[in-house]
Parts: sequence; C-alpha cells; structure tokens
Amino acid sequence: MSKVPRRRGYGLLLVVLAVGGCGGDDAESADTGATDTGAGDPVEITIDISETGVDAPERPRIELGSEVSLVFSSFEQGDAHLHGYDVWSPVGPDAENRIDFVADAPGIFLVELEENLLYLTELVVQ
Ligand SMILES: [Cu+2]
Repeated sequence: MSKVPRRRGYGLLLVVLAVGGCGGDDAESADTGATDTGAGDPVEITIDISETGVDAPERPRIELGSEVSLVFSSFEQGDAHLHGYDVWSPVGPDAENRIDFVADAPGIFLVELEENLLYLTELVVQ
C-alpha cells in the first residue's frame, strides 16, 4: 500500500479544470428560447460501492441550477467527497449516504471515496 501525498495538488488541478470550464457557451442556446428539461429539475444520481466495484453513471451531465442528490450505498464505512463544491457525506451501512446540493457552478467535479482515493464519477455541470 502506498501513501498518496499529492492529494491536495490533485484537488487544485480539479479546481483549475472547473474554472476552465466556465465560459464560452453563453450564446449557443440563445436562438431556441426554450430548454428541454427546465433548469432546476431535481436530479438523483445513485452510486453503489460494493466489494466488486463501483456502479455509477459515468460523467452524468447536469443542467446548471439543478437540485442534485447523490445517493450512495456502500458496503464499508467511508466519506464521499464532491470536489469543487466541497461537500461530504459519510457512507456505509449505517451512514447518511447522501449529498444534496444545488449545481450553481459550472464545471467538471470529481466525486470520490476519500480514504481510498477511489474514483466514483465526475459530474459535468453546464
Ligand atoms: Cu476528495
């Protein structure tokens, strides 16, 4: 088992990516006047962590302004971390297993199981 001392640097890299995703597409939807789903429709994303692996949607796209619930199930205790928004939830058989937040910042945001640096998914907010 190796320790991973560069975790903080990795977080900073992700912040840079998130900021880098900010501008650029403001004009693209201006001609339609309508959105398909309506900003702010609640989104629920389930993430299951088992002994055999992770079952989660790969890079789900989330409309900016949506209410989002990340709902976890995990066979072991841990802490799920949504980077960028920097919100946490304990996960495990008896834990809260839930992160609720409003996706009010665009970008790509890593979700990981913190202790193991286990990649769960990345949220694409746009
Ligand atoms: Cu983290």
